[in-house]
Amino acid sequence: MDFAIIKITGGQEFGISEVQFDLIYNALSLGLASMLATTVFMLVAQPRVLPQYRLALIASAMVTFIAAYHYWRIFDSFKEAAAGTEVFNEAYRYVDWLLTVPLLLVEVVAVLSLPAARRSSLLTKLVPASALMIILGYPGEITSELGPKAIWGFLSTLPFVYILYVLFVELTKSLDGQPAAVKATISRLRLLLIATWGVYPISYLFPMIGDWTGSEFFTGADGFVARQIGYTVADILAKCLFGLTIFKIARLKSMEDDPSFAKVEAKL
Ligand code: RET
Repeated sequence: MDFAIIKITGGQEFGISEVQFDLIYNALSLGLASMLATTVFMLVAQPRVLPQYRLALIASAMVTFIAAYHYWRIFDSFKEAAAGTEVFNEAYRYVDWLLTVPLLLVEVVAVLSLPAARRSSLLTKLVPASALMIILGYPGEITSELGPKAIWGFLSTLPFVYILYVLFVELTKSLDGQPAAVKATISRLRLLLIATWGVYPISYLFPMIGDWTGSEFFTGADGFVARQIGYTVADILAKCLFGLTIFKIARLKSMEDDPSFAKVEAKL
């Protein structure tokens, strides 16, 4: 016996059990709490880094603020859908990503404190590519048909690979002459980025796994639940954990840049 029937954007319909309802409900609640807490942290932690790193923290606070708003809307939409009064709106996530992914890239570039020309040349490549990645993913997200899902997924992967190329190849070229510690920090940050961003395309694939392999798991409602939880976990890692790592880097660089700041901070 299904606990609720969830209708989602694009016309699909899933009967979910009470356990599945609770899993999504609690994951969304955890997501909302994490976004709110990280926003407060990033704003009150501003004086703990030097002014040249504060834009990175502001960008991070904007990311989690925008996400908190969307989690609240997703939460509401999910409750309404379970009550049978609304269609579960999958667009909230994509609108959220459309705004937050470019901001996350701004955050990365801001914390590196690169020369201005280098910074804007990186962002003019990264920001349009990230928007294209999200826009191309949406039609595939809302269709139930395997073919179009695979095609849009593939198209969206092209700008995704381009972003990784820019971050790994182009950025590396501009690091010549930078101190070894900065190089090491940047490569760690990139690894964290690839590990957290990689969870999104994997979650996108969840509902397709059952169809491909013929296994029962991940088909229908299971695929829907796995994807919702996957995206929520990915969001907490890519926005909150990533933001806190950016804060840590900004703080270490602040101490290296200004010994008197380091001395004062060491006493706190
Ligand atoms: C989609 C569609 C399938 C192919 C690929 C995708 C990539 C999504 C990514 C999203 C990142 C979102 C972030 C949000 C944080 O605020 C659209 C799922 C490659 C990488 C970092």
